[in-house]
Amino acid sequence: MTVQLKTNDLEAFFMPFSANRQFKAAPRLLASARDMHYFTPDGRKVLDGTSGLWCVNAGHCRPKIVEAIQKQAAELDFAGTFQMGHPKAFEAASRLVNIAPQGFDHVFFTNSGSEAVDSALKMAIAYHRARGNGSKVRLIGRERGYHGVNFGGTSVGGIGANRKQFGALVSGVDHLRHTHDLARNAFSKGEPEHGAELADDLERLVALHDASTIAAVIVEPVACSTGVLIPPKGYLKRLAAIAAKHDILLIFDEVITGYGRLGTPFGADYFDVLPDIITTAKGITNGTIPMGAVLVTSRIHDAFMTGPETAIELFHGYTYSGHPMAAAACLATLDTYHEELLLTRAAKLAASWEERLHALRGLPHVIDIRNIGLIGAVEFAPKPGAPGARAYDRFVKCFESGLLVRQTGDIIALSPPLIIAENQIDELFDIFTAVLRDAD
Ligand code: PXG
Repeated sequence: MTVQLKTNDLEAFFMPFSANRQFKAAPRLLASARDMHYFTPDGRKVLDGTSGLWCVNAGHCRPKIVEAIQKQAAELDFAGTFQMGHPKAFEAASRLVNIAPQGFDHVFFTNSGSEAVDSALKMAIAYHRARGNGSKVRLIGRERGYHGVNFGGTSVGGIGANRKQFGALVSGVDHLRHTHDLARNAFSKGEPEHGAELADDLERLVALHDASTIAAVIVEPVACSTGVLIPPKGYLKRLAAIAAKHDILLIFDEVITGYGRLGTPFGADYFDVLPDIITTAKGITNGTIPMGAVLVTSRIHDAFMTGPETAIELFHGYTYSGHPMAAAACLATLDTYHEELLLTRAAKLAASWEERLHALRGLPHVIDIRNIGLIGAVEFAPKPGAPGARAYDRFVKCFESGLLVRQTGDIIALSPPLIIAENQIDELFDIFTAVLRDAD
């Protein structure tokens, strides 16, 4: 048998969430990065308008984080955390508790947002079971929600395209209505005025299924992957009150809203709503080493701390939960956030961000503009018969013009690193405006 050796053949990599054939016919490659910029293999500088994939909150290749990872790789490459431990995993958990909302005193480590979500859903079911409520097993998500790609997360997720290839998924799942309402809320600045009453949809599902069968409801405080849907004023508070009334755990999926994106450490802080469980990932290591975390209150944690002390309390975990390299990256990331006040910096930039973003109103085909913290989105009217084509074309044009943005459907989302300077906000919008002006 002859083995054909291939080097750098684009064919072998089956790319995630990508149009593989289209991409490989005209690839867009990134070769290096520093601070606010990527560089292509031919040396072109690209302003990062998306923090990688919403994860590089402190900017790229930050020296302290790079050094911590390098040092850790040479010092302790791997140590498990099943019935063993290593100091940095404990230290990272303690440091996360320090910045987490009030009462979130315990951290369960995973390796991604998807794993954090599935861990949280399993914990919610196990929590009720530990308290003798074994019938509380249903999980409620929301239309247009994104909770990663594992079975639980795909099931509670509400983006149709992400579900239809995979059949029935997990049983016992239902969905709240989404909150997108262009008729009432188009071009809202920050939280839209209308729609708090959509939270009452949880009452409808309780009436249908009965609270005695429902374990948890999971929502993103701001639904980002679907194209940035910002909760209407009062919506999350109302949802939390209904969940609490029925002993349904509220899970905030903060994989994107965590670590400063809204100008507060977590979305829970921004909206002043305390959920029962928070899932995070991405910014936890500034995107450098895969890591996720489930933050839980003592109420949830302590429900498991019963039975004999020799018994394992939670039959769940990953080989790489609290991996030394991820823990080291997390600690250096938290240091960087702390030293540069990045967890609140978006609040300082939010006003000029909002002003520049909303100045795009009136450009061709723009039917909505949305913003919160250091997040923005522009929605286009779809091209007849070609949904998504208009935004995709603009995304490619932006990349060619030196700006990385993120496209989903006919929406372009913006979420630059939190270190962005005011003049770089201007540069970002100068490029973006020119690209939108040409849209056909
Ligand atoms: N929950 C939320 C709210 C997310 O945004 C996940 C879970 C899954 O995380 P992992 O680490 O398993 O990918 C996410 C991920 C985009 C985009 O451009 C968003 C995500 C991932 C990739 C692209 O909208 N969010």
